[in-house]
Amino acid sequence: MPTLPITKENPPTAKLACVMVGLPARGKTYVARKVARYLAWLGHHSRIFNVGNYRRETVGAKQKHEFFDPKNPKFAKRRMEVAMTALEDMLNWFEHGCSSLDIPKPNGPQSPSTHWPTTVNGKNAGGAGAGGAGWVGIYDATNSTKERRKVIYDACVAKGIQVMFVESICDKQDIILANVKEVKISSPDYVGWDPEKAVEDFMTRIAHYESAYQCLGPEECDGKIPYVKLINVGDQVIVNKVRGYLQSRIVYFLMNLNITPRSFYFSRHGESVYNLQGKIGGDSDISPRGEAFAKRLPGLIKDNLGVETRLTVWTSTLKRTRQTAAFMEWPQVQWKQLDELDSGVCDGMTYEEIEVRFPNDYLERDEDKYNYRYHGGESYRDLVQRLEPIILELERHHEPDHSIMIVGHQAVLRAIYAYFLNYSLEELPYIKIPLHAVVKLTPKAYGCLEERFTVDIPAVDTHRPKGAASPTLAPLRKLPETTDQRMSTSQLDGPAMVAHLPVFRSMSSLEADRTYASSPRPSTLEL
Ligand code: ADP
Ligand code: FDP
Ligand code: F6P
Repeated sequence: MPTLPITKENPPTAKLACVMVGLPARGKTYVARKVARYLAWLGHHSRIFNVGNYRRETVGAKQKHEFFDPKNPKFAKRRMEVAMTALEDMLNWFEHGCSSLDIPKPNGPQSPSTHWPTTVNGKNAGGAGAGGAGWVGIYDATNSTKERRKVIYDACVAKGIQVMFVESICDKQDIILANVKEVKISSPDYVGWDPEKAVEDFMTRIAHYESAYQCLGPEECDGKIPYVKLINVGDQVIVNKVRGYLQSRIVYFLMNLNITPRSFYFSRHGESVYNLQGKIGGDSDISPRGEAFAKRLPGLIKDNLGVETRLTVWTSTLKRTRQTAAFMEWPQVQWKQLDELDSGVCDGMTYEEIEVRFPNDYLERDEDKYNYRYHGGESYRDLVQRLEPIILELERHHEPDHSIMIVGHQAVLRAIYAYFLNYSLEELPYIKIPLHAVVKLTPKAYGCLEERFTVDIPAVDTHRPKGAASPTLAPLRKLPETTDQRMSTSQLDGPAMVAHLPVFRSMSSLEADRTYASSPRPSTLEL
């Protein structure tokens, strides 16, 4: 493979194939999607190659358990062919930045539902971690034999691609059965099936795989393979020969994952004096209406708590979030990481002042808001890096009866919200998170449930759409007449806000695998 010279415009990037290993219903796809989203949110290129989807497309979805019996040579050959097609596609993606998933299907999604760019004007924007953006292909299949793993390993290594295996082992029958019922029997494989029959068929499918399954071992692939084994959903984690920035980040992320059902609450601070004046940044007090919201916030939360009996409130170190949380009796933690996007030399100005004093910057920000960095301040890309510990802390959180409530800022909450709801980096800086509303997010296996609650205390609209005049020139947002009600989409009318009574934001499995698309060809190599 040709190696591009490493220059400032073309920083070194790593190419890593993350190869999933495990029996069916061990959370491989779940883990693959979490890792892909996390990496994409951090600005890396990531894409999932799910062999199940290739199988459904080429052989058909409705295969009974016999199809997965390793003792049946005809079907075993067919499965191997499908696996090789997916592998080839992944290798093509590493080489050319696209794969057969990019070809529109007559009845399939026509383009990736979200796109996570890491290039600015054709140049790598950097900032995605040590040495710039990496390319991570996630090869999602059972890969249950040493022979299959060796084929994948050799094919990747021959193309200069690092390989790390991620094995999920789980012997807790209750978890496996719950997984089968939660996600497997609602897959396209079982459309129209009686649920009980579908569970039975899937359990027999698992038994077929079990009959030939070989756990990963350090001796495989000439004893050189990096791998991580997640045993019983992270009760135990075994790490072998992991090296480099991307691999270590992924392992650390995996160590923080858990599947305990839980919800998080987010709210912006109450309206601030700066919000009223149309000024950005600063450390102003909340306005009288902001204070009225702060007083109503504890009741609003209490009324909408689910199973949670305990809550910890996280604020930034800035006055407006602390003042908003002042009436909440729950324990509070201040995080410097939660401080609002640093607007550098523009801190304390209105958008109009910025337009007059820094006209080029004003336009540049509109052109590429995600990557634009204020002089002496931050970009959204910088902010995302700063918020990574917050995301890991939220992922690590595993007490269903104890929730976290973040009282934050517009840009900060956009970044956190985009992570959980899988918004693209282009959409992220424009997500509409209104003042005086609480968002409750409940992560689910393949998506996230969203609810919103509000009170009838008006606030200015600080959302400035791309290319628009200052938001404070817009009339005040009219809120519902009645108190303490859930918002609907029409009341919020944000660009990407979905906020009907509980909204489940998910992706079809094919879309999910296309979600993390990136187009430019990756440069070579190594971190
Ligand atoms: P697979 O791809 O292995 O067939 P899935 O990812 O489709 O399995 O299974 C999803 C389910 O697995 C979810 O309900 C999720 O809660 C659960 N899960 C996630 N991580 C793990 C894990 N490490 N071990 C077991 N189950 C898990
Ligand atoms: P998935 O759960 O992702 O649908 O059931 C296991 C399965 O994946 C099959 O659908 C798929 O055909 C198979 O794994 C792919 O893995 P192998 O090639 O290792 O069999
Ligand atoms: O206006 C409120 C505010 O939190 C500012 O402090 C901050 O600079 C701004 O929002 C971030 O929003 P945007 O990135 O849309 O300018």
